[in-house]
Amino acid sequence: MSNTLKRGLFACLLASVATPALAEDGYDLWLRYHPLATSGVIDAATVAVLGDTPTLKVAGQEVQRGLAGLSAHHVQFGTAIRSGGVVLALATEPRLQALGLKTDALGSEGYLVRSVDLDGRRVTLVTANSDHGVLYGAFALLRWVQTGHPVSAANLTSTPHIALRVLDHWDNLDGTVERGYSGQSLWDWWTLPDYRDPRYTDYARANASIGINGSVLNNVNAKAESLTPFYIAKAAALADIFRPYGIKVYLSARFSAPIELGGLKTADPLDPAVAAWWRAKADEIYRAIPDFGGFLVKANSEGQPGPQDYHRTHAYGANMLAAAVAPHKGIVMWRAFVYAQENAEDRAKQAYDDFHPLDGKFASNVIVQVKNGAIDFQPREPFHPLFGGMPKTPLMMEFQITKEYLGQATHLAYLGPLFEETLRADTLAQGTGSTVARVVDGTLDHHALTGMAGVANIGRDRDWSGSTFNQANWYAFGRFAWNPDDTSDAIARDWAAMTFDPAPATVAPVVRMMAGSREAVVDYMTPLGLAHVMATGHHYGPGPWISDLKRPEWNPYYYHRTTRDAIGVERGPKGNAATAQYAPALARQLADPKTTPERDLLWFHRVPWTYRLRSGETLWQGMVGRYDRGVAAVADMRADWDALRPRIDPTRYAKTESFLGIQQREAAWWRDASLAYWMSVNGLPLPAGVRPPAHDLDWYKAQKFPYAPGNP
Ligand code: GCW
Repeated sequence: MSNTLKRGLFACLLASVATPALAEDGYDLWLRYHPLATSGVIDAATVAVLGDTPTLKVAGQEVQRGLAGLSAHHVQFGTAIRSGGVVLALATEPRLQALGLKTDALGSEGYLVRSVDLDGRRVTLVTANSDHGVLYGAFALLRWVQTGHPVSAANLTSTPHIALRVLDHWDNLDGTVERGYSGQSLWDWWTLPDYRDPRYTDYARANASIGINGSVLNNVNAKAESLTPFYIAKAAALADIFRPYGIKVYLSARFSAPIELGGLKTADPLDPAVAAWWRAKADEIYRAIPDFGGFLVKANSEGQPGPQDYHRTHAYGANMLAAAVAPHKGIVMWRAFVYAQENAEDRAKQAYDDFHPLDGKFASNVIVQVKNGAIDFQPREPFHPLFGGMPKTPLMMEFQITKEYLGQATHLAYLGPLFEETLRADTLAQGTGSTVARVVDGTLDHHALTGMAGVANIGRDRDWSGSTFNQANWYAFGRFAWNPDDTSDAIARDWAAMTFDPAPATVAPVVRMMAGSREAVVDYMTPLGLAHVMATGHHYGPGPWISDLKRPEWNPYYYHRTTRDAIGVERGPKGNAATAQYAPALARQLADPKTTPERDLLWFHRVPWTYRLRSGETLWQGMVGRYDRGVAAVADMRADWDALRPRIDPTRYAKTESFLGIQQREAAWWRDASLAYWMSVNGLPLPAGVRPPAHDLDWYKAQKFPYAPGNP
C-alpha cells in the first residue's frame, strides 16, 4: 500500500472514530487524542525508543498513539532516529552520552523532555534515570501538545515531590463500591485472573499519565478473603497489567484475618503465632506479586477489628504488620481515621488523642494515613491537627476524590481548590511556612517515606467517574500528589484543554465553572464552618434535624447543636479545647471567634445567631446570604455550560447539562431545607426580600432515599 493511501485510510479511520456517538462518551478521559484544530503543532512523524523494557515500549506506543490521534497523521514507531522525531531513552543510553545532559536532579522518577541533536538529527528527546521516568516524560510531552504547544518547542522537566501517589479503592469483593457513584467496581473479581479486561490497561495508562504509582485494590472495610490464594491470584493478574505503567498493587488487610483465615484464637499483635501468620502471609503474597507495595489498614474504627481489641496501641498493630512486609521492602499505611462511640470525647478530637502520643513509636516502614480534616471529607474542613502534630512519624495525606459529602456523582464540584487549600494551610508547627504540603512532602520533618492517597471515584461507568467533571478530580488528585505546590487553576486549565479542546473560548468558561464550584457546594450545604449536616447513612441531601439515632455521632445534630440562641460546637478553650491540638501559635488564633477564619467559624465556635460577621451582617443574615450565593453560583455554571453548547460534543454536553439541572434543583433543596430547619429552631424571620423555602420543614424531613448508591 502506498504511503498516501495509508494516510488516507488512517484519516478515514480517525474521522469515523471521531463520530460523537462512538467516541465521545468520556471513556478517553483527558487522554483524548482527537485531531487538534491548530495545525503545525505536531511536527513529529516518528517515535523511536532506544532500549527495550516493557515500560519504554508502552511509553513509546503512547506517544505514537497520541501524536497520531492529535495530528490525524500516521506516526511511525520503531528504533530509527529521524529528524524532527521523538526519541525516548534512558539517560544511561550510550547514544545520549555525548549530550552531557545533567539528570542527577531528576531522581528515580523525574523526567527531562527537550530538543537535542542526536546522531546529527534534531529530535525531541524524552529521557530519565528510570523507564518509569521516561513514561512520565512521555505523558508530559503529550500534555504539552494537547494543551496546544508544538512538539519541538517542548522543554519540560519535573520530579515528583511525594513518593507514594496512591489511589484507595473502596471496592468490595461482591463488585459494589463503598461510596462509589460510578457503577460497579472496575475489578471483575469473578473473571480475574483469566480475563484481563483491556480496561485495566486503560486504567493504568490514565494513572501513569498523572503520576499515580500505587493502587489499593480493595475496601479498607476489608474482607479477610482478599488475602486468600484465590484472591491473591486475581490481585497478581492486575499487578502484572499495571507493572509496565509503574503502578504497584497494595491490599487492605483485615486485622483479624489470622483468626478468620488462619484459625488462630487471637489477632493480638504481640502474640508470636499472629506475627508468624502475617509473615507467612506476606511471603505468600510476595511470591505471587514480587513488587507488592504493602498493606493499608483501617483498625479500631467504625467496627473494624484492631490492636486495641487486645489493649495494644495502633503502633503495636502497625509495627507487627510492618515486620511482616519489611523483608520484601513493603510498607504499611496505617489509617488514623479512628473514633469510637464508646468514647464520649468529641469525634473531632479522638484521632489526635489516639495517635499523638504514639509519635516516634512506629517502625520505619510505616506511614500513618491521615484524612485531610478531623471529621470526614466535608465540603470544607480545617486541616487535621495531626499534620504538624507528629513530627517523628511520616504522615500521608488522605483525600477523598469520590464526592461522598459533596453531592456525589451529579453535583459539579471541582476539588482542586479543596486540595490546594488544605495543602497550603500553615500548621505553624515550626514557624511560618510549616504548611501541610511541607509535612506531607517530608521536607518539614525530614522524612523520605512520603505519600498521598485519594479515595478513588472510579467505577465501571463508561466515563469512569460518573460524570465528565468528576474526571477532573481524579486528574487533579494525581497532579497534586506529584506536586503539592501546583495550583488548582493551572491544573483545571490543563484538564479542560485535554478533555475538551485547548481553545481559550472553551478553556476559559470551563475553568471558570470549575474554579467556583466547590465553594458553591460549601455555600449551599455547609456555610461558615458547618459540617456533617447530610442525612445519615447515604450522606445524600440535607438532614441537619436528625437527632434520634443511637450513636451520638450518627446524628447531624451532634455537629451543630443548634438552639434558639446559638449554633456551632465550641472547640476553643472555653469549650472542649480541640483548638489546643494545633500548634500554640495557631491555637491562639483559633481560640477566639474574631481571629478564627470566618469560613471555619462554626467548626471552632458556638456563637449566637446575632453574632456580627466581618461584613457587619448578623450570623443569620450571613448564613442566608451564603445559601443564596451557592444557589446562584449553580445558575451561573449552567449559563456558562449553555453557552458552551456549540463547542462540546453532544453526548458529553447533554450529560453535564442534565446533571447541572439536578444540581440546581438540589442546591435549592439544600438551601430551603436548611433554612426551614434553622428557622424552626431560632424563630428568626428571613431578611427582607429573601425567598422563603418552597415547602415546610415536614416535607423536607419526609424525603427518603432508599437504595441510594454507594451506601454500605
Ligand atoms: O467517610 C466515611 C464513610 C465510610 C468509610 C469511612 C472510612 C470506608 O462514610 O463509608 O468507610 O469514612 O474512611 O473508613
